[in-house]
Amino acid sequence: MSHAWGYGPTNGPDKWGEDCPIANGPRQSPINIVPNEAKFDPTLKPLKLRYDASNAKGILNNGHSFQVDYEDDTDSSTLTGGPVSGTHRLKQFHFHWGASDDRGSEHTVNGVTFPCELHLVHWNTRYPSFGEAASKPDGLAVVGVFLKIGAANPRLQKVLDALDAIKTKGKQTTFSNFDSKTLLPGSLDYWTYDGSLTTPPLYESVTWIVLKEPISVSPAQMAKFRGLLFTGDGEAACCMVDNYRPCQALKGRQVRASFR
Ligand code: 1SD
Ligand code: ZN
Repeated sequence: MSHAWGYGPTNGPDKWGEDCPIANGPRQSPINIVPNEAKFDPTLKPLKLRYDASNAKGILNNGHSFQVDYEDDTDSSTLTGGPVSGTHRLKQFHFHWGASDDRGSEHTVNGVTFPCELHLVHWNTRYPSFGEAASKPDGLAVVGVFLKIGAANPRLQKVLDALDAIKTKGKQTTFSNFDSKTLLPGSLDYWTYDGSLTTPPLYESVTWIVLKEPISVSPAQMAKFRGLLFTGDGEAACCMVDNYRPCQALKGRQVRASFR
């Protein structure tokens, strides 16, 4: 792959291994979660997410997705408990979605895909920065939340309303006073396994925490995601859709469940 990675036929997931040999490594993500093969682990702790809305700082079209960035110079927005030890700071959240409602999530459950998946990215403060943590085996904890078609989700609306201002690659704007906790479902029951970033450089540094309960999104709200562009100003417009990596081989890993 002699050009930048993406999700197209010439630079998509099938080609990422050319630049990132770890694409075929032992702990790649996403995976298909088979609930009947997940092992209930009574030693898993409840997940604690403490987020401070005033840490939200901006929203960016990064050419692969859009992300809401958080100030991460103090421990004011953190993940503790769950399958990880120590403190993990919220860095950003972003989404992956399909061109239509029948696909788009990265993880699947019993082979079932959802139209969209939210990722809340946290880094382990045993390392000095996100950048250092991102390549370490215990560096990142990402919470995955499925979105399923249903009623319009009012808690997503502030994020969706910001997308008009960041339509093209590289655009960003301020985004403040947003509590990402409002995006979470009622139950924090989860599956967890050792995996990787789902985008290049595909580092095997992520403890995945995938929530069992989806949140809702309406068809009109999903259409709003698809109005973003992969491309920059002045380039031939290409809609930001199907920005998900397909499921990867489990390679002997055990998925654990926090619930029976
Ligand atoms: O796709 C994201 C990527 O944008 C970046 O946030 C990375 C963390 O550095 O994580 C991946 S993902 O694995 O959370 N999809
Ligand atoms: Zn992601």
